[in-house]
Amino acid sequence: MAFMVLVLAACGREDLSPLNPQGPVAEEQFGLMKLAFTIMAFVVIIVFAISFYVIVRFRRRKGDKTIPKQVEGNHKLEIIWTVIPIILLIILGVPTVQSVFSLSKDYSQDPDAVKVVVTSHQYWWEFEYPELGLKTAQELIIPTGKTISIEAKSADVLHSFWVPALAGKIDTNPGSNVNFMYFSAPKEGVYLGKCAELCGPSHGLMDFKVKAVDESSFDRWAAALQEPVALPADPAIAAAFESKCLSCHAVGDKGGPAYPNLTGIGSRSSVGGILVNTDDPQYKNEGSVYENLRRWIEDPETIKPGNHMSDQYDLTEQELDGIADYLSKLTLDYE
Ligand code: HEC
Ligand SMILES: [Cu+2]
Repeated sequence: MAFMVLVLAACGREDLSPLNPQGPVAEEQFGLMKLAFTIMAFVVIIVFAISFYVIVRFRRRKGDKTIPKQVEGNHKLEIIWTVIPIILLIILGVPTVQSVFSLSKDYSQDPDAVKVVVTSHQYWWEFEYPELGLKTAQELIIPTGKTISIEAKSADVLHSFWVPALAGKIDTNPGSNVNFMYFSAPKEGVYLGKCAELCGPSHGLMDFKVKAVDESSFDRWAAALQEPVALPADPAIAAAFESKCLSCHAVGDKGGPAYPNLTGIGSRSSVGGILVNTDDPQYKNEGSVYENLRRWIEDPETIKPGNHMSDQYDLTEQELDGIADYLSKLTLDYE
């Protein structure tokens, strides 16, 4: 049982743990966890101590055949074990209810907050900045210190948006139901996010990242994302990319907006949210951004079963190489 708990709790993933808060919202939630844990530990220790004492002190001794004195009801004890839990629940309940209200504060009309519309899809995340007229996917770029006001919804089934280091989960619901939340990241860094609601065969692969950068980098990123983007220089590759990929995807000012926006894909830290771009041998199955793009485009189905890009096109080897090379160089210079 203990082993199962450790394994199923994905123990040891520091970067995916609410026990390592990196922002004020997560810190407040961690505070509640600590309070609840302290109270529970206090109750467990006292109850176990009394139980052990009673088991040892009043055990049946050798040769003792007498029936112990039968007791029924004790006013004093009953009051004590009713009042103490009520007091403990009040100690836990008051700050919890306070946090429930303060954490559900709506920043969507706050002019200082950065507004982001999060739309979940099987199996990717879309991030739209309505005030800036921008859309991106898989990597949510935010300025440090600012409050990020999230409006969360789903394009298909129920998912849940979760960045453990920054804030608790919020469900993304189908239909017109929109959920609000907010968080902020005082420190620059990359914070891992996960879908926290079983949504299909690739649910466990529905990773994303929140990348907090300083405000001027954020402004440069937002400006760079709006620059026009040139098609591949080789006309054959450009034609293949336009007809086979831009029917769904957008780059810069070109293409369709309904699927992950690929502008700046060469600067992202992963492909499809799950293939980490790295040459670090610690990540045995990963590769450079080019290798990961090539792997993904060649066969997205083995990487994310059931995704909606699989089997939608045919590419020759040259087209595959050319498009992967083109996308790997589609970078955004902002840091
Ligand atoms: C039918 C629409 C469709 C077509 C056509 C299509 N894709 Fe995709 N693409 C998707 C979807 C949907 C995803 C998200 C998959 C997921 O993560 O579940 C995606 C994801 C990607 C990603 C990962 C994006 C990210 O944010 O990490 C890349 C790269 C990509 N596609 C490249 C291509 C290329 C290159 C082509 C042309 C050869 C292409 N796609 C054709 C729908 C399409
Ligand atoms: Cu999911």
